[in-house]
Amino acid sequence: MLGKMAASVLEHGEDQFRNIFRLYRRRNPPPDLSQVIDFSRNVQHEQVFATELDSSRVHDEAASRAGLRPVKDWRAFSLQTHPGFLFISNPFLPGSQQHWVKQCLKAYPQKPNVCNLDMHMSPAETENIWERSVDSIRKKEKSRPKTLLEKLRWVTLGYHYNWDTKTYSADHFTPFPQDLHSLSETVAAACGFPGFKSEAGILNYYRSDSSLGIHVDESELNHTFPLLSYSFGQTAVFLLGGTKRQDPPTAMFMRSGDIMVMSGSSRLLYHAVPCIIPAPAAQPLPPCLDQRQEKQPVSGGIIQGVSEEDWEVCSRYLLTSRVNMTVRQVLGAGQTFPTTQSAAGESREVSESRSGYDEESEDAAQNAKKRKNESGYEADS
Ligand SMILES: O=C(O)CCC(=O)C(=O)O
Ligand SMILES: [Mn+2]
Repeated sequence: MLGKMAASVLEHGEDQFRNIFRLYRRRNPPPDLSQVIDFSRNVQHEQVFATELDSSRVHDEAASRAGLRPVKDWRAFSLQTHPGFLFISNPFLPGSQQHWVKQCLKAYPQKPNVCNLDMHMSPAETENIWERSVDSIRKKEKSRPKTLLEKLRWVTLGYHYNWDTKTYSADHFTPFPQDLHSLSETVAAACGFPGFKSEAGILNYYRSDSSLGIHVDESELNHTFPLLSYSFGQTAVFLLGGTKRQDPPTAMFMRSGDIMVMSGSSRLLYHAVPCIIPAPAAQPLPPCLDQRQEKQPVSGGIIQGVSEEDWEVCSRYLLTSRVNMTVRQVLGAGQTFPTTQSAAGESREVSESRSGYDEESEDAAQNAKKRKNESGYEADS
């Protein structure tokens, strides 16, 4: 039977997104990265323009409390071709990225949050992922079994995304982390979205050979608020496409500390992460991650210092990993979940393979198998 995506491609033309995704995912020979937009450099690209954010939206003290530089110092960019898309090149204050890395590795995988390892292990076994992994990670052994932390692929927060039905529901909710909400509320306000409510989070953990399939994030019930995405650790290539798979995507590097905002008409565009770029031998960790906090934390600030001991584990993990946090508002103001929800999800058909970090497949059975295998720790040894 022809999959929905294949049928659509036959009807409308070639799946350009998939062709380009495959080019960047190729390992041998490695892809040509010369067309990938690099916002960390002086960008000279016909599609890119610098965007001045209104710095009066967020006071410098509020930015500092969230571990961010004053908004007037942020380097923000837009794309002519993708209105509503905003790229903020590492606005974090020195030392504050470490807090988020530690939260993603040590705090957020803890119960009651949900992670891929829960699909195949008992709650007792997925308790204390950090504690069960640190000794092995600290040791410099060349070959050893993968730790649970290295098998972690995703964690969900707040309204926990259901990968099977592609829905959120009122009855599967746990409190959203306050620190990540404060950061997201501040970033959203700076981008012109005051009152943003962080209601669901999907954290993605990429190893050097991981990718994230082509998908649209449309399961949230309200799309007027932006989707925020934060990157830490190794650099990824991010592909931003159009509303159709036939639209060729734009490629850009996402480096440690970069923030991406998908709002307005870019909120529902196809996107994917085809590859993680191997770190240069001379600089295995991005220098911005090595910085320690310059000043004493401001009062009421959310950034906690990370101990040398914890950072040793985090930095070792990041030598071969990228961590990404996405934060979403699920419901509009005053909106509630419908009492009976259909298992819709439409064009998110490819995103389920996210839990497996593999390229999209149009075949549902194959997808289900992938998800089952790759969200499980045993398949990834
Ligand atoms: O890792 C990324 O940069 C993208 C993540 C993403 O698209 C998602 O979680 O929906
Ligand atoms: Mn996404």
